[in-house]
Formats: sequence, C-alpha cells, structure tokens
Amino acid sequence: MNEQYNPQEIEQSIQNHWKEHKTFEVTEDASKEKYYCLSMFPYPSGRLHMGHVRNYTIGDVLSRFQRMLGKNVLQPMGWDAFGLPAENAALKNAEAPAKWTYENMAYMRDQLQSLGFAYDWSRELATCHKDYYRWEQWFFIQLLEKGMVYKKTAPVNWCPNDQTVLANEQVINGACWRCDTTVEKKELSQWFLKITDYADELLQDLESLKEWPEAVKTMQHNWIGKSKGVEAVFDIADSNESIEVYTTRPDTILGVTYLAVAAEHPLSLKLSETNATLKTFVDECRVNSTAEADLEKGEKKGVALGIDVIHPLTGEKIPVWTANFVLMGYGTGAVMCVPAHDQRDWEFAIQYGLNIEQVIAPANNEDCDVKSQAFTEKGVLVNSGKFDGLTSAKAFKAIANVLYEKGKGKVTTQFRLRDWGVSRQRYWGTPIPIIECESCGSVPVPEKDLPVILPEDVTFTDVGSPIKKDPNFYETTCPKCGKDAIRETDTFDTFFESSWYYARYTCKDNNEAMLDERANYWLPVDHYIGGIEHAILHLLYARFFNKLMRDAGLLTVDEPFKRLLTQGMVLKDGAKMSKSKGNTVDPEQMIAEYGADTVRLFTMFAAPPEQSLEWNDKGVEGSFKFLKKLWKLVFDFTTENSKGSTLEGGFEADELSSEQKTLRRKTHETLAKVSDDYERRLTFNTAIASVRELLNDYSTFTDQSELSNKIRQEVLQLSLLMLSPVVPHITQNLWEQLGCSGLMVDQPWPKVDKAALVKDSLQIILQVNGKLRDRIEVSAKATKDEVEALALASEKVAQFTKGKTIRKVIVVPRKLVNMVAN
Ligand code: ANZ
Ligand code: ZN
Repeated sequence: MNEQYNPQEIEQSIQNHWKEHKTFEVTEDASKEKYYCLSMFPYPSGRLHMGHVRNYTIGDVLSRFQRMLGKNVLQPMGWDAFGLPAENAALKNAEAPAKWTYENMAYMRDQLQSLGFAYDWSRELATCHKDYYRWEQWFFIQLLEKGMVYKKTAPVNWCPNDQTVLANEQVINGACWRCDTTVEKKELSQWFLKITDYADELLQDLESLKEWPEAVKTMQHNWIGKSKGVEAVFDIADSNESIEVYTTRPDTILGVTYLAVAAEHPLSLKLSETNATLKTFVDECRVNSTAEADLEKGEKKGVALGIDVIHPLTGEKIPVWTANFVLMGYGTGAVMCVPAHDQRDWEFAIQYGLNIEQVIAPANNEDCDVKSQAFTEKGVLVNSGKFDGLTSAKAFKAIANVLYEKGKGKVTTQFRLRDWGVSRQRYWGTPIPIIECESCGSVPVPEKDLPVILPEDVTFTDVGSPIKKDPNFYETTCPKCGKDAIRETDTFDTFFESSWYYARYTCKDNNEAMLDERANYWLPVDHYIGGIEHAILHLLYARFFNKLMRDAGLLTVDEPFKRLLTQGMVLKDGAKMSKSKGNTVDPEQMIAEYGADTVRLFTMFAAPPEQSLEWNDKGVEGSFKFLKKLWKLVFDFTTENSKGSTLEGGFEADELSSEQKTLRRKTHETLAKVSDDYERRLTFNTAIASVRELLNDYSTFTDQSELSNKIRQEVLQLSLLMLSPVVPHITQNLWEQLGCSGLMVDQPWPKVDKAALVKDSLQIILQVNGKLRDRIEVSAKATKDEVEALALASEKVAQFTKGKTIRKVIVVPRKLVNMVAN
C-alpha cells in the first residue's frame, strides 16, 4: 500500500473498473424493490458549475446508499439540450447550435464521469435527438386528436428592427437585447395545451405528495390559484346589453361605486372605435406589460366610457371605466369596483375622484378609516340594508342567493392557471408536427412521416430562425388533399421536453413506442432532486404530462415524483455563485487539485442539502485533510496487522474490557445515526461528522491486544462502508487494502449490533429534597438497594444532608434517587 493518498491515481482506476464492468447499468427485476433516483438533467451550457456538482452528488449519495440497502437502483443522466443559449452562442461564434450543443455535452459528460457518479450511462438521452423528440411530436398529435390541444392568437414580444420574436429574457427594460429598439406586442397564432382541464386534479393531488417540501406545494397551490366567487350581471342602462363581472367578495356588492373593464374587453374595443382618447389608451395598454405583479404595483390608469350600468340589488346607476389593472385573461375581464375594500379599486378611485363607500366593518369593532386606505379584510356588513350585521361569510351566501333568484348571478370557481402556450418562434427546438393547408387548415403530420427532423446543418449569421427562411424545410404538400402547403416553423417550448424525460429514461432504446411496461416498473421516481427555481413551472408541467400520459394509457401512476428534495444554493462570500457576479469556483480545477472525493465530501459536509452552502477554501482543504487522515489510519493499521474481514462479528460481551466495549458501542451508535441520517433525515453533513468523531475515538484507543485489533478492523471497515456513498473512490481502495473484497456498492448496508449498544453502566441523578446535587455511574445490573447505598455514599449529597436527618429515600430505577432530609 502506498503511504501517500494520491486521489488522481485511484479515482481513474476505479472509474475504469465501473465502466468496464457496467456496474451501474440496471434492468428491471421484479424480485427486488426498485429505487429510481433522479437529479434534474442539466442544460449543456459548456461546463459544470458547483450547483451541478452539489445537486448530482446528493443524488449519487442517495443512489449508492439505497443500493447498499439491497434495492434495484436506477440513476440515469441526460441533457436538456434545446434552448436559447445555443442560438445566442451560434450568433456570436457563427457556428451551428447543434455543433455547439454536442461539443458541450461531450465535455460535460467527461466532467460528470470524473466525479464518479453512479449513472447508468446506457440510458443517456439528449432531448435534441430525433429519437427523443419524435415521440413528443407523436404525443402532440395524439393530444390534438383528443381535443387537448388548440390554436389561438396570443401576443409575443416583437422587435420591429430585427423583425423577430423575442423570448421574455431577451427583452431588457422593454427593449431588444441586441439593438435596443423598443419591443412591441404582436399577435400570432399559437398552439396551446389544455392544462386547465387538469387544474382541479393538479391541485387535489398535491395532498398526496406527502414527501414534498411544503413550500413547493404552496407555490404550486397559489400558481393554480383556485378561487370561489360569483359571476354577477350588471345591465347597461338604456340598452339590452350587460356586463358580467367576477368577484370573490359578493359581500361587498353594496359598496360598488364603479365598474372597470379590461382594455381588450369587447366593450372597450367597441367604444374605442368612436372614442379617440379611449383608442389611444387601449393601444397603450397593448404595448405595456400585463404581468400581474406589475399591475399590482404600477400606476392605476383608466378612461371613463361614458355609459352606466344598473346595480342588480339597488337599481342605482353606476359609471363604467376601462382600467389598466383589469386583466382580460382572468374571470370575465370585468370587475365590480369597491374602493372601500379593495386597494387597487381604492387607488383608482382616489386618482379619478370616484366615491368610496364603506360596507364592511372590522369584526372586532376596531376603528377603520376607508378614506385613508382600503379595509380589505373580511368582517361584518354595514350600510347594506337588510344584510347589515351579517358576517362576510354569511353575506357571501345570502347575496349570492338573492342574485341567483333575480337571474343576476351564480357561484363559480376560477383558476389563475392559464392554458400552456407551447409555440416558440425559435429555431433550436422540436419542430411542431403540423402542416398548414389553405383548404384543409392545420393538418397533423402523418405518423409514418415522423419525426419532422430539425435540420442541424444551418448557418446562423442573422437573427431569426433559419428554418423560417428555408423553403427546403417549410415547403411541403398537404397530407390530406395533396396540394402545396406550408410546414409549421415554430418549435415547442423547451419545457415540453423536460416534462417527460423521467419516463423515457426507463425505456429510451424503444424505437417502436414512446413508453413501454418498463415505465410501470420504475415509476414513480422515488427521489427527485433539483433546484427550487423549478418549483413551479417545470414540476407543474411534468405533473400535468404524467397525467396526460396516464390518460393515454402509456403509464399508470398518478404522480411522477414521490419524494422531492430542493437543494439550496451554492454561495461564495454570501452571494450566489454565478458567472455574472464573477465569484465562481471551477469544479474541474478543484478536482485536478484535490480529487473528486474531496469535492464531493466538501459539498456534502458543508451544509445539509436543502440549505445554502457557503463555499470556503479552508473547508475544502479540511475535507482533503480528513481523507488523508483516513488513508493514514488504514495504512498504519495494515502495516501492523494481518488482513481480513471481521464483520462476521463474534464479539462476546463478557470477554471485552470496558474500554473495548465503549469503542464498540460508539461504533454501532454511529452506524445507527448515520443510517438514519442517510435514509430519513437526509443530513449527510451530520452523518459525515459522526464518522469523523468515531475515527477520533479510534485514534485515542490505545489497547494493543489481538481482540482490540479486531475491534479496530471493525471500526475501519464500518467507517469505510458509511463513507462510501459520499467518497466512493478512496473507500473502495482502502476497503481492498484492508483485505476485503467486492465493490462497495455491492456490500449490504451493515447492521447495527444491538448487543454492542447495551450499556454496562447507567448515569443516575441524585437529588436532595428534589434538587439536583450529583450524578453517579452505577452498574446496569445494580439492585435497588445497591443504588440506594451508592447514593448515600456520595460526598456531594453528604454536603447537603449534613446536620439533617434523612427521612426517606426514593429510588426511581435507572433514573434517579431523591433523598428527603430535614
Ligand atoms: C369585488 C371585490 C371587492 C373584490 C373587494 C375584491 C375585494 P382572486 O381572489 O385572485 O380570484 N378581479 C376579478 N377579475 C379580475 C380581472 N380580470 N382583473 C383584475 N382583477 C380582477 O381575485 C378576485 C378578485 O379580483 C375579484 O373580487 C375582483 O375584485 C378582482 F373588497 O370583486 B373583487
Ligand atoms: Zn389540404
């Protein structure tokens, strides 16, 4: 055995062994419990960053540990390979996005391999491969035929100078990222998936996800945003038309002082034909952002329409406005405004001098002045005629009933969730498999003609998608009538690809079907690990896709991810490690300097997985030192002792000295703790700390008998097993140096020796008149009388009973002795 720890040498050799022996390739095995561990696949941006290293190490530790528990473990890896950065890079370097992407994948694959992750590389997939996206095209057509897909116009960001559509992240302060021209909104015909059909199920099934972080479930809950309210009808005065509004607060209806409709509301559009001020306002609203958060904060603006509606309960006339804070896409695109009880309505009323009438009073009789701000809480009705005195909840029902009886309203539910627009006007994505024919309309590409292949050999010198300018791509004939037709040149949102990759890993070699029975063996994913930034969209789309695939008979589970771990950020000097902040640490350089095990150990030791991790060069050095120490302990042991495994046990308690028993007890206490840390608590940092502590005890254990050496061997072997999920290379090497055989991942996770945990002695608390005065060690086998005698012999006790008579001695077995004295 080499006296020096040389990570580079041992890591390469064990990695080669894993590769040659296909150690991590798995097949379905009904006789074993399966465990599917998945880390979110990376975008091939060029190089791994520390966030990746952390994410993938967490997944790897879990996978290796679960395999040692005897499970059939699948841990795959692949590439979320489509997306905008490839196009930006292509523009900059004048090379094809495909070439850039494939080169990055090759580079990053090497980096992942150098970290020793236990991936089944035979299942590697890249979403930009036609063998992957063809199934996506196929599935899209299935959904179209089922009526789950539709086409409608929707606004996009348009740069009039570059004549191109921009993604949201390419719009910087309202201007084009390349030429700084003000971005416009343009209406384009686009494809949508009916995720809203699944809104209720997506909401309800959150409850079944017992092993997801609450925070993520709350975010999904709010994103789906189910609310219960009333659709109320306000008739337009002197007309037979009416305006329908959606309100969640019908209890405030007697405080309505105006109505507001969205700029895109049919009424605004109609009146703007004859009202120039309104026309200007409506056009202005179109250009401006309609993000909800912006509307909440921004200045409230509007134009009076010059018409009135009739209040359905009082018959009073109420003015109607067009306002920029009303969204066309939510509810009915029209709001009954109650400035006394809604802050947006209040701000608008102040701005335009509209009435503010209080109809809700605080339930606790507190003062409230709606002239200075809206009172938005629920409470008790006032100024509301026969409804006065009702609570908001009771009034909701009472008023909804009255409206219903008058034929002026009904209770409904609304979702904030909108259908998923999947069309992107970008090049580097999956072509949408549709042909547009002048006579037949949108015709799906016939199954035999799939996949519609994205040409990879393109020149990228100009903005805009090359396939939109390439007649070879878009000129085709209609599959229905045979006439000349045009292929759809938009591509799918890249969230499309990442919504089902977890299922495709289970059967990625199947070229006859999207999924097969293997999906049902492996799914759901038992543990999914990734960044909190994916808490909403990616996870929601993946859950939705799972249900779509289920309903298409492609798989059987209701939810794709059983347990979710959202890893914390990697920080440096308190700030998120990122290229833009210039505070990154390059994993490759760290591996070259210290080896993969040190990098893995540091990222697992520095913080529990869900908390942020502060990068610390000294900490890395400390991790390296610990591995060197581990190496030395084994080196010293093997130079002095013969080799051989001692895990078969055979320690008789009666033959052990108390020192020996203490070390064995510590060893098995550590094992129990580490097992719990890996499996339930997911605190790998405390698991590592416990093994470090154990090895400290080992170092101070001096007895040199043969039996003691057998105990030493046990400590070392168990420590290696316990550390092996985190630092798989060094532990494998030392395992062999100790004379043990086989791969660490093939070892069963060791069992705690219960006998070793039994204590010979117990600590007993001594009290005088109920006050703690001393603690003593007594034999675990001591009788009640013996314990009492030992208690009475305590010097500290004697100090407090001096000059007094002990009237009574109470012994609580294995816990305490209380002496009553006066
Ligand atoms: C009257 C009212 C009085 C309201 C009050 C609130 C408080 P959630 O809970 O998110 O569903 N609203 C309805 N449609 C809207 C639209 N298209 N654009 C902007 N705001 C809209 O929100 C429902 C509430 O948001 C509704 O209840 C409505 O204002 C407003 F004291 O009606 B409320
Ligand atoms: Zn046709």
